[in-house]
Amino acid sequence: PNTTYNDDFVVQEAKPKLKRPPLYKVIILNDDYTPMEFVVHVLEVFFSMDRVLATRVMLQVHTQGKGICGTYTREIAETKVAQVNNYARENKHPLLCTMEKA
Ligand code: TYC
Repeated sequence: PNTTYNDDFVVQEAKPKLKRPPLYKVIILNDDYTPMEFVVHVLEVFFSMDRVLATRVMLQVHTQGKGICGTYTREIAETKVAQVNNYARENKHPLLCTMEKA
């Protein structure tokens, strides 16, 4: 916003440019082999869900094909996806995690 004084000069005030960062949904995908208990464990450890919520989300993924684990800024979402995929690989499960713009 500009402030004008007497037609003599204009002060260009700094615009408070505070755009919110774009958000990304972290998604887990269903597969036929990852044990249900492992998925619940992943949701508890990486997404801070309690057992009741983690079980509900896991079952939703199991029946619907995919589910939202949480919504984060890009770098946080990327980190969650990498952590979950690495952890699944380490444990020899095919569980896949991905992200999409919210
Ligand atoms: N479909 C798996 C099973 O029957 C369980 C599962 C749930 C796997 C959610 C992945 O994201 C997933 N053992």
